Parts: sequence; C-alpha cells; structure tokens
Amino acid sequence: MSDPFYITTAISYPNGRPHIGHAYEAIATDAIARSRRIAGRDVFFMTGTDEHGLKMAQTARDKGMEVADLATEMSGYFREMDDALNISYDRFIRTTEPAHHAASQAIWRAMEANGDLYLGRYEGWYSVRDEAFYDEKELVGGEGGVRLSPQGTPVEWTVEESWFFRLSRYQDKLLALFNDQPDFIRPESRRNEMIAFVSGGLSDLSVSRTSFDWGVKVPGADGHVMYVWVDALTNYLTGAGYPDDTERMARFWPADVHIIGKDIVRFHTVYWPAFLMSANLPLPRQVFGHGFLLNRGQKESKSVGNVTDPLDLAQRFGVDGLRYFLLREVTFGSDGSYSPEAIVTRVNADLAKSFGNLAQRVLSFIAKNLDGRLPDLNDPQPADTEFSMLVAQATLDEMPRHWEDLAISQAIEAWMRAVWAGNQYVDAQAPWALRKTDPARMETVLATLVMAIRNLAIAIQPVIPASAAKLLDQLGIPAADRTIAGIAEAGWYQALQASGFKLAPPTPIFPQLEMPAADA
Ligand code: ME8
Repeated sequence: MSDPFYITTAISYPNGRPHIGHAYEAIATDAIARSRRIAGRDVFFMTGTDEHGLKMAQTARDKGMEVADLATEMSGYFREMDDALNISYDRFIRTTEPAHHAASQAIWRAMEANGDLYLGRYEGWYSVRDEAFYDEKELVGGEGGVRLSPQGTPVEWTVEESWFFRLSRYQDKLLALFNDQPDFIRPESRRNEMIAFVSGGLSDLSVSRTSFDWGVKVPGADGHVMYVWVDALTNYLTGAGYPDDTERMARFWPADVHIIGKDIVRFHTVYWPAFLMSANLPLPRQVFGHGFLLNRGQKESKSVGNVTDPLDLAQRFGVDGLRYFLLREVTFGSDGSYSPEAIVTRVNADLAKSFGNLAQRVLSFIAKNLDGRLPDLNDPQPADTEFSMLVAQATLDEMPRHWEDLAISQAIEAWMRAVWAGNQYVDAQAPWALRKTDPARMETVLATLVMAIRNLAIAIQPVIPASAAKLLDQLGIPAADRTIAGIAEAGWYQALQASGFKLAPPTPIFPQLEMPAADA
C-alpha cells in the first residue's frame, strides 16, 4: 500500500492507572488513525508508556516496589485499556525496550557530533510531577508563599553535574519554523503561546541526571542517565526504525502528526524539533495539543474523590457510546467536560433515536415485508436523488475534509445532518404507506435508504467502529468495501442484489441508555 501516515499519541507515565484523560487521547488518536485507513492511507499508529524518570523511581520507592516491576504492571493496564476501548494501535511501545535505548543513544551521539552537548552543572528548579526544569521567572506563588511551577506542581532546588543541550542556539530556527509552517503547532492558541515562549529567549537545557540511575545511560558518560524527556520524545523515532532500519525510516519518518495534551506542547514543539534539527533529522509535520477533559467541569483528583475509571464508563455506556460522546461533544483542541447525564443524553439523541432508529425501522421493514430481499431501485424521483446526493456530499466531501483538518466533532456533525435528513426523507416518503398503493415506489424509497444507511455506517466507522461493523455485517457489506472509495463505488448495490443476499431480521445496535439516578 502506498501513502504512509504515521500518527502517535503521547506515551503515558505508568506511575498509576490510566485515567479518563489517557482514554480521551487514545480514542481521539484512534479515530483519526481509522479515518486515514478508510481513506486508503497506509497507517502506522503508535502508542505506549514512558517508563523512565524520577517520578517513576519515586512512585516505586513509595510503594516499596522495584521500579521495573511497577512499570510492567502499570503499562499492562494501559494496554488493557487500549484494547478494551478498541484502540487500533499498530505498536505499543515501552521505553524500557532495548531497541528504544539504542535509538536514544543514537540521537544523543548525533546531537553530540553536532557540538550541541556539553558537560556542566545544573542549579535550578525541577518539578518531579511535570518532569520539567523551570526558570525562576516562570514560577508562581502558591499558598503560604510556596513556589510552584506554572502547572501548579511543587518544585525543588536541584544541584548536580549534568550534560546540557545548546537549546539557546535554536531560538531563531524555531521561530522560523513556526512562521514558515503555520500548521506545525495546532491549534492556533498553542502556537501563539509557543511563539511567545521562544521569543522570550531560550536557556540551554539540562539533559542528563546523576542523582538516580533509572533511565537510558548516556553513552560514554558513566553515572549519567538521560533526562527522561530526551528518551521519551525519541520513542517516536524508535517506532520508525531509527537508527538502523533505513527502509522503514524512509517510509514512516517524519511522523505526520503527534497527538498530545496541552500541558506538554513545549516539549513537543520546542525541545523535540531542536533535538531533531541538531541530529539532522526531518521534523514531524504537525503537533496537535488537545484540551483537557474535566469531570463536571472539575479536574479529577484523588483528594476531590472524583476519579473515574475509564473502563467503568465504557462498561456503563458502551465503548462506542463513550467514544461517540467524547468525540462529538468535545471540540478537538478545547477542554471538555463530561457527566453521566451528558453521555446518556447525547448517545440517546444521536445514536439510539436518530441513526439507530433509522436503520432499525428500514431494515426490519424489509426483513418483514420483502422477506429480506433487497428492494429494487426503480425510476428514482428528485426527492430520492436529492437525499442520495446529500449523503454523498456529507460522506465523500465534508467528512473527509474535516477529518483531514482534525476537526473531529465537525466531521460528526456533518454525519449527523445527513442522518437527520434520512429521518426526514423516510417520514416524507412513508414507504409503509406505499406498500399497498405503489409497491414499486416503495422499493425505490427503501433501496435509497439502504444505500444511504450503508454509506453512513462506513463513514462513521472511525468514531464507533464496533457498532458500525455490526450494521455493515447485517447489510452484507464485504470488509474490503468499507472505505471512502467503497462509498463512491457505483454498482455495488446491484451486485449485492444479484448475489442473492437477504437481510435477516436485525437486532437493534444502539439501545437506549437509562438516565442515571440523580445521585449517580
Ligand atoms: O505527559 N485530559 O505522560 P502523562 C486530557 N509521559 N488529556 C490529559 C489529561 C486530561 N485530564 N491528563 C493528561 C506525559 N492528559 C509524558 C508524555 S510523550 C513523549 C511523553 C494527557 O501520563 C497529557 O496531556 O502525564 C498527555 O498527552 C497524555 O495524557 C499522557 O500524560
């Protein structure tokens, strides 16, 4: 297959179990990956866990565990979550893998060969929770005069021998990058933040640690492990076969897009391109910083007692219900909020009552009244053609454009408008009434609807893959045709009719969800 597309999530810290923010990022990235697959791209989708660093080492110590064991146990929960949520990753990377250590050491040597690394002494503020160094001027005051990072996390004064990366050399190059490639950082608001940050001047970056040893060894410097972000960012190269698999590198590097949260945009759009420029490697085409997910408008935290297990939500509302809600309700790039009531309301309105109802009443009518035989398309009238054109416009033009632009909720809105048009069409044409008066006309209306339902199901696969697949199975659509090209194909309906395919009485795919009791 041609036309490679490499997409990644951030790799998560497995110092605890995955939360709803992790689930959201995985679901959004998965939907984009699937949207490219049905558009015919050769997708490589990577996710995984970021297992080194002080935060992991400290968590393990607090739990009285070996850090390697903690990483393995927790990484397993992330992979389980991905599998449960139907995340179609091609590779789940763990930064403790030997291949990743080799890639991190290779980029280190390349940066060193370029004269960008030097040995010095770090004296400054460090936040273990963010795994980030901060300048004095970035700190903010907390309660009782305590100094906090701009993310509101505690900082500690750190003094140690360290290797430094000459980040200061890259200020102009980074500003030129942001200027020449306005789409490198999205959305626009994050781009503006990064332009302001880089314009304020860049200090060299401490890139090794000597006070602990849980990390990738710095080549040729005993006692130094790499700063966790150096190795973490390099995971994207490891996945593309760096440094030895040059064929794979030629195919999948640079990455098309890194999907990450808004709190780590600086690492991905300042440090990462600077490392890559230093190592003489091409830069990813785009970094997209999505928003944060809030529980009834509040950040989840153990002390507030509102931490939700994403798998509980999936169990309660269905994997596709949860996916649909998050992707439809949250504008990609902005913060979003969820609550059980909001999920139930949205899923019932769009999936159960609109699309589900449309499919269910049409397919069961055919199963019952035509014994499952696919109706004939006799002499279509303007109302039929108009509706078919509207579905084609939504699925072949609007939705692909929105997907291309990562405007996920807008892609779904375009789909929903076509679904509503389907319900209006069926009400206006009332095939049930035509059964006695004009059976030929009834068949035309039903045939028009079957085609529309099939195309709408294909187009929504990235969002609700399992439900769409069930519906396409009911309709007898071969797996190979479940693509955008399959929507555009002429003659598939007549071919399916000719094959003698019969619709079985359908089981409903989108059950109505119960509104939770007020205290749930
Ligand atoms: O940052 N809503 O790992 P992480 C939405 N290991 N997204 C959220 C979120 C929320 N409430 N909370 C976190 C790391 N995220 C590093 C990344 S990449 C080379 C290394 C997002 O486990 C967060 O923004 O803290 C990030 O993209 C991802 O979840 C993993 O966060």
